[in-house]
Amino acid sequence: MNDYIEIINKKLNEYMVIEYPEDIFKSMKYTVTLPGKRLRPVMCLEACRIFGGETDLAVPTACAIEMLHAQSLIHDDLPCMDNDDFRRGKPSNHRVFTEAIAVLAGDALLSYAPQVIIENSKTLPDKTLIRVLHEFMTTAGAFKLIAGQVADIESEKGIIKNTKEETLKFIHTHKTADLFKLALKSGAIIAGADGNQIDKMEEFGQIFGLAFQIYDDIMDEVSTFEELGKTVGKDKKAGKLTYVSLYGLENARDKIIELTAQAHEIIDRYNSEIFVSLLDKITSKITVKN
Ligand code: GRG
Repeated sequence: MNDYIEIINKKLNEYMVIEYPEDIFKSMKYTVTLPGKRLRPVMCLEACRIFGGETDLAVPTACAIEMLHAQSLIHDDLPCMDNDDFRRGKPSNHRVFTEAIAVLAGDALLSYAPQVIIENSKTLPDKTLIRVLHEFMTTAGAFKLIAGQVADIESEKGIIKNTKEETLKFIHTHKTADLFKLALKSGAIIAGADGNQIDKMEEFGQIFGLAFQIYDDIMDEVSTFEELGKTVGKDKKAGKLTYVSLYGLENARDKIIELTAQAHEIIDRYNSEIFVSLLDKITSKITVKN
């Protein structure tokens, strides 16, 4: 995993150029290069590897997915959204560069990410490139990530879809799982995986994403600023609809155990130490913390 992270960090640094007018480029680079866990790009490269692909070919897409993730974090932290002053252990983007620049940096990342894929994937067959770009655009838009964010915002005002349970699943699926699905499916597509294999990655991403978001909800209640790198306890304070607020801490932990067991059923056949260790990280933290 560390080898992948090293490659991704090196390439992200390379892609995040600084030109005139410098503030916008600096703002984009700031959040992208802060030390996040790089889960999504790692999963993209690993999905490519397990289906026999050359991971080098997936690096531009993996980095673009991290840029999209960074964009969602920048916008999520804005005062008009989650209003958080910290991200990845540092002041959030708008606190450093102003709100106007942070909005524009998010917008710029959103269009720069596919630009990076296109400019650096010249050896990929056109059909593969178009499939990856299609997945990317769909995930970044109103049907997926934005749908999740809007449902999240609306749920805080009591606007829900049928039941709270359904609304929560909708939010977690679109706000969180869809980006993991994009990473896994793109890696598989670049490797030339078949339809069934790509579907397996989609299934794994959905289950992993739900488990990861419940883990994130638990951490918001039981973790520390030092560990999370952002303000803790905000969900509870805001009366946010989370797995913990709806089902309680113990049930949230049980759900993670159930989901990670399902994820193992899908992934164990691929002999991936990386996927297993990501699942272990989630379960080990929730079983020791209180
Ligand atoms: C895509 C145009 C467009 C807008 C985005 C703001 C927004 C719409 C979506 C918010 C999505 C969001 C912030 C989801 C939370 C997902 C989550 C648990 C993030 C934390 O991920 P980690 O822990 O973070 O992997 P690091 O910093 O380690 O990368």
